[in-house]
Amino acid sequence: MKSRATCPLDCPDACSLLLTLEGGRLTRVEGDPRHPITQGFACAKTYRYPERVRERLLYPLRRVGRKGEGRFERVSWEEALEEIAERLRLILDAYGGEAVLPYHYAGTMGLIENQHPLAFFRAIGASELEETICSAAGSAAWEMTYGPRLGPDPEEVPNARYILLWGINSLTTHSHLTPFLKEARRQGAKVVHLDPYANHTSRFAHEHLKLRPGTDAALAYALAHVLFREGLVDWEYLREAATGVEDFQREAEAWPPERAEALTGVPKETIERLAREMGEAKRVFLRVGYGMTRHPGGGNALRAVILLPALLGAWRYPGCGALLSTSGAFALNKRFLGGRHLLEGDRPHKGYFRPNPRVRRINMNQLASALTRLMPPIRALFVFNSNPLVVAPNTAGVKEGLLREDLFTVVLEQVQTETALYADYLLPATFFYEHPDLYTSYGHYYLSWNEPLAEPQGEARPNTWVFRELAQRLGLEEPTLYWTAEEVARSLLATDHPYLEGLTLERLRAEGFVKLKVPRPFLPFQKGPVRFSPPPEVIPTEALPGYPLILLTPPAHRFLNTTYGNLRALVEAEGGEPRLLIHPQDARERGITDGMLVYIHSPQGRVVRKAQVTEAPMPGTVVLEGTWWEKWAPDGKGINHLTAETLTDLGGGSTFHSTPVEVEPLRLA
Ligand SMILES: Nc1nc2c(c(=O)[nH]1)N[C@H]1C(S)=C(S)[C@@H](COP(=O)(O)OP(=O)(O)OC[C@H]3O[C@@H](n4cnc5c(=O)[nH]c(N)nc54)[C@H](O)[C@@H]3O)O[C@H]1N2
Ligand SMILES: Nc1nc2c(c(=O)[nH]1)N[C@H]1C(S)=C(S)[C@@H](COP(=O)(O)OP(=O)(O)OC[C@H]3O[C@@H](n4cnc5c(=O)[nH]c(N)nc54)[C@H](O)[C@@H]3O)O[C@H]1N2
Ligand SMILES: [Mo]
Repeated sequence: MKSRATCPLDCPDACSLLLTLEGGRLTRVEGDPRHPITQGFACAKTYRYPERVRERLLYPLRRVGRKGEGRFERVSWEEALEEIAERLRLILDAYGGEAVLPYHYAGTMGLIENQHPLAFFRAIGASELEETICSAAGSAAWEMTYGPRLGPDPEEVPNARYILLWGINSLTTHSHLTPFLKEARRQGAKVVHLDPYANHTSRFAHEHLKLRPGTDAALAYALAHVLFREGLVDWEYLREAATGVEDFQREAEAWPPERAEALTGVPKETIERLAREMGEAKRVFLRVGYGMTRHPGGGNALRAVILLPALLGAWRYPGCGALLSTSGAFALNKRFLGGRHLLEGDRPHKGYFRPNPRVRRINMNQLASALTRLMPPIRALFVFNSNPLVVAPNTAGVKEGLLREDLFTVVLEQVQTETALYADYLLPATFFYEHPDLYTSYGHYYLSWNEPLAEPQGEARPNTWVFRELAQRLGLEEPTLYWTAEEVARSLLATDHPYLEGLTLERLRAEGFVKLKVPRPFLPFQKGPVRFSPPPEVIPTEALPGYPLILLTPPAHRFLNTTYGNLRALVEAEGGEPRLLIHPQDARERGITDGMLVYIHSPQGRVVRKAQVTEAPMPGTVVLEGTWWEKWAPDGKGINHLTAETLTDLGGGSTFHSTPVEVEPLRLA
């Protein structure tokens, strides 16, 4: 028999899957034909989920070897929880809550297992982790420009006549948008991809424009320049819906296409033609990804780009406008989720350990600094839903921190990641079909609920169970800590927002997924507000003396961040090892030939990779797809040995695609 569950992974698609379970074991995963977005197909990686499960952790483990060595002994939950609670009590007594740091991201997107564990940390006044590694710059830029993160309904995208896929490899990272793009294309829409390197999405598009990384704002201004000059701007829309257009227009006047060509590498004739085509089509659907935001000027770049559909009045038409994320439509009541209310001002609290609304905040992109330099030091680290050793910038710094003998590290995981090797306690987590949870999406408008379909295998437990047990052992009295998943879900659904009208837990249980009550057609910014002011700044990504190339590290087709990166079949399908894509011109200048091992140096560190000489990237740009597990690299070093903790202009985001590097052949002595 097949049972339905939502895919928990960090991807806009939030697919509905049909699972085959035999005796509680997952044997098969398929796409749900009933779900209007999933449309019956799962992606290349999700079919392999049963292989992930075979690699799972089953029992609590305690370290017996050195940190990083990965030698553990099995212990009982009782022993593990008692000892963790005891260590925590000592640390809290001696140093206070701020000595504790939770590190977590989106291993599961389920709101309950993703967010509710934070209630424990907030109740003890732990340092607060700012969740900035992915969407922070984009969100800040969007909010500054439009407010809530809403966009056209993907189901209405076939109405678009001109499609820009800008800074996104959507065929890889938002693959369930593709059927809607195909339908639009069939109805005559032109598809243009804007990205510094050619990938699956470029091959799907009618046209691919390569631009230099971190120069999107200049290109956007030049397009706007032509639109203003040629009278292709929808002034009626702007008068009704926008503010600050004059300031923006003044900036755009300073960016004639020839000036933009010099910075972006896009020929001025192409800029003029593109502007005319969009201007005449009007019904423009712009899908922007986070790619352009992972740069020092990323927030401003995104703002400049998402203003283009507003200039054309595209928001008036179904399926048109700009889409970064749909998450703003899920207007759930999050006040008690993860004990957020504990951060709201001074409230009386019973008990010995206390919340602290003015607690210090740590940007997750700066984990390396937080573990090695921050004073007073972090003394206990809890990692869950994340693999920071591989995904966070400055891996050498992260490792140095994780190696500290005076750092007590607890990792909750499904599999033995490279982060897990540094744990003092490694605790087995459940999979998405073993615990209840509520799922939103950032690529469509369906809310969904997973009912547990099997008993946890071995001694795996949900994250929330672990923190409830610890809360009890510390004598914490905050009631939300002890809420069941159902109670958390009911609290989330307690809202009178019109999009959530009639959306009850009972209904979600019965139907699995339910579309939000968004209007049809969905025209969220038909009447604005669009804020053109302050006009976006052009902050190009710069190479450095001695590091003349820019390294991009975007997602791989068959991994989901580092999830699936341990499965041999998928590793083989991705080429067996991470490769550096380098343009023939850059390769020739350095004496590099295809298949050669090369050093990649950045100001941060050095790694060894095999070079693949290809015209995919534009000259001056090198690309390494995927945050591969360290073990597959020729030198056993992950790509984030090269990246820095530098933050974006807006939102404190990550800058993974802006690393200045030099590449040279590895000469064996
Ligand atoms: N298969 C697969 N799917 C995924 C993921 C995965 O790892 N694998 N990860 C998921 C997650 S967590 C996320 S956040 C999303 C991310 O999905 P995307 O938004 O697609 O990925 P990004 O890393 O943001 O990069 C997107 C593209 O931007 C390009 N880019 C880099 N710098 C610039 C620039 O300055 N300007 C422009 N115009 N383009 C630039 C990159 O070359 C890349 O092709 O995907 C999700 N989906
Ligand atoms: N160089 C470079 N670095 C990047 C990026 C890049 O493009 N380039 N992308 C960045 C982006 S966009 C993101 S979002 C981050 C992603 O970083 P992470 O969110 O850390 O993503 P994953 O590497 O997939 O690790 C998630 C882990 O959570 C575990 N997990 C899944 N479900 C559960 C659960 O229910 N409980 C527990 N305890 N664990 C669970 C999985 O087994 C997995 O090991 O990486 C960032 N790092
Ligand atoms: Mo992400």
